[in-house]
Amino acid sequence: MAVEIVQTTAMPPAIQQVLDREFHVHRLWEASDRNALLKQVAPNVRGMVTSGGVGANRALIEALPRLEMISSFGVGYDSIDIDCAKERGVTVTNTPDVLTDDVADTAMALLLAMMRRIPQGDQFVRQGQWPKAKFPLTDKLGGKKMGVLGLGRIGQAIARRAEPFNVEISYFGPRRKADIPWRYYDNLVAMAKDVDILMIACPGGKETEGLVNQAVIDALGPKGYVVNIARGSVVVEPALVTALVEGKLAGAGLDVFADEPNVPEALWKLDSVTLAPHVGSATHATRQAMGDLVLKNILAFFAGQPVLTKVV
Ligand code: 8YV
Repeated sequence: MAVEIVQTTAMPPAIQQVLDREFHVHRLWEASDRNALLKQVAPNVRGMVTSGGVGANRALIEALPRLEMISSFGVGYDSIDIDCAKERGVTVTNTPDVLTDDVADTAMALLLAMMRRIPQGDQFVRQGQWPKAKFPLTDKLGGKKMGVLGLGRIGQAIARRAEPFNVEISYFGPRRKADIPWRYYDNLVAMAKDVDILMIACPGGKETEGLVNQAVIDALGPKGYVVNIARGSVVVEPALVTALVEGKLAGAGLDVFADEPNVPEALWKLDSVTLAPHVGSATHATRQAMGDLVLKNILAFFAGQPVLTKVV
């Protein structure tokens, strides 16, 4: 008999096909009464497929007394209650590495789009403004200093991309990394004072919540830029919005927000801001690769083999 799993959100079609073939899938996101479905299937459910966006909170994990493993689509697992999973002995897997290039590309795209006003230039041409007016000059990337908050896999991939643009790299994180050529700061405000661009690339969750606060924003100052491809929770969003509205920051390139998909309307009108709907990993190839890893992990687990990318 097929192992019963709950799935909290849709997966790419090719991935869904395999899940449906290999497992007895209970589709929570399609249920008209989610709690009723959960209650009905809970006694038999041994696995879960979820995403970084939807996650699995304590209530969901505790509702499934026979749960053994959670295979999550996404590298970030801040939306999964890892403490609860540990207590319950539930294995959790994520999808690192396969999305690193795309997320780093998105970070660079947002940085350039914001500094060079690429979306505004596109609108300027499409709206027939070019024959009538001159597009305003913008800011130069080359020669700027970028401080990376969180020099993990993605942070390093961004730094490696930024270097050939003649951007000087430094980083802040919980510890200095071995074999890294870039300057390390153990103080985020000190780094923010010294750089032009704060590139946020750290994990979300309690440890990084609100790290980019008023003091960091003030240290960056009116010539400073922020790019966030990590999690909205890392930034005190109201402070960031106010600084942008009041011109106390030069701009922001944002792929992630505190309450997705709701983006503060104050940002919609600002020319200094480039917004994206959390698309860092959203290419066909990468979403397929992430889905493949979700499958490999859950198939390995229920075949009694080691999972590939274990969180706990
Ligand atoms: C996904 C992400 O969009 O990997 C992550 O942590 O934020 C993105 O790649 C997300 O996990 C899907 O919900």
